[in-house]
Amino acid sequence: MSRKILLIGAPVDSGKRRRGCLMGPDAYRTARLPGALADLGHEVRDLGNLSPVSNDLSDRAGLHELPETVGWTQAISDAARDAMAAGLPIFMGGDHALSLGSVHGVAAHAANAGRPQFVLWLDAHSDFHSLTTTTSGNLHGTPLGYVTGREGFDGFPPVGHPVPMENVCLLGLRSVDPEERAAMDGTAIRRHDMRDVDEHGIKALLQPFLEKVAQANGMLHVSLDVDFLDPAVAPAVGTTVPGGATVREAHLVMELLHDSALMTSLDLVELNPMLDERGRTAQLMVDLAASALGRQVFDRPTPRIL
Ligand code: HAR
Ligand code: MN
Ligand code: MN
Ligand code: MN
Repeated sequence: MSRKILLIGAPVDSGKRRRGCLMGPDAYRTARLPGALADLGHEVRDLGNLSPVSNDLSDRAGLHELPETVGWTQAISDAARDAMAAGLPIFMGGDHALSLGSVHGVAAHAANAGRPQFVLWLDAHSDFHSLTTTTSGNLHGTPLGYVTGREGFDGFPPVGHPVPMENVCLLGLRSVDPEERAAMDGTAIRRHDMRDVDEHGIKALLQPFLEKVAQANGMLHVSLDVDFLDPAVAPAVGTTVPGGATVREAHLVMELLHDSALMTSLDLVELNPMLDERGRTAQLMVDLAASALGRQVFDRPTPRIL
């Protein structure tokens, strides 16, 4: 199925201390993301890069670059809403603070369309902090807390359409802070660490979630953090954690997403080109996006959930 894909550059670099994610969008362009998707028969438009909306917030003790991150959230949320009305947006990050805005915006669109929003979070980290629980002060560790409606996001745009906990699935976890684990305890968030992946296989974890999205006629936002992957195959990220997904596990997730025909928006986040080796991580992320949009050796009928 040919889709209208909107590429949105969001060079967010304020979500943590180590700089470099601002080069992500151009790395994806250089690694030929637009061409790879056009080769699959899609109509691809690169909308260029966003900038943060300015505001008069002041810095807050213990939080890194709060005003700039709020400015990004507003800009990206607005762009996400507009893009959802026109096609399938791919947000080219930028660090994971990008998703404060992308998920905020797509969830508002889904609510308007009268459909439930679902989120698949592919990440070593749960990113479930609030502004009051983060110990690092790095706001890339907070987007999932924000969009699910956790308290304690003063200064950020209000979350009018929180994503229900039971509509969220995290895959690939291997670094969860005690405050995050406590906050997820007793919620219906689906959370799978790498041990689950080892024991059951990644398809068995993903499939029930996709079935739920399909049954609910939901919209599905996918947030792909580079550190979902093992650092041996994806070194270009500031927060490497050993023991991540293999190249094939990651491709299989993307291929199953394509088969399901359920994905309605995608984030590519945390790529830091300064830390890459001859562009291999950027290239892998482009190849994964291509898998999610239909690249395969032999055609399979879609949509299908097996
Ligand atoms: N939980 C840690 C913190 O809050 C690490 C967060 C790191 N997050 C990312 N994105 N790299 O997943 O600081
Ligand atoms: Mn993340
Ligand atoms: Mn991460
Ligand atoms: Mn490939």
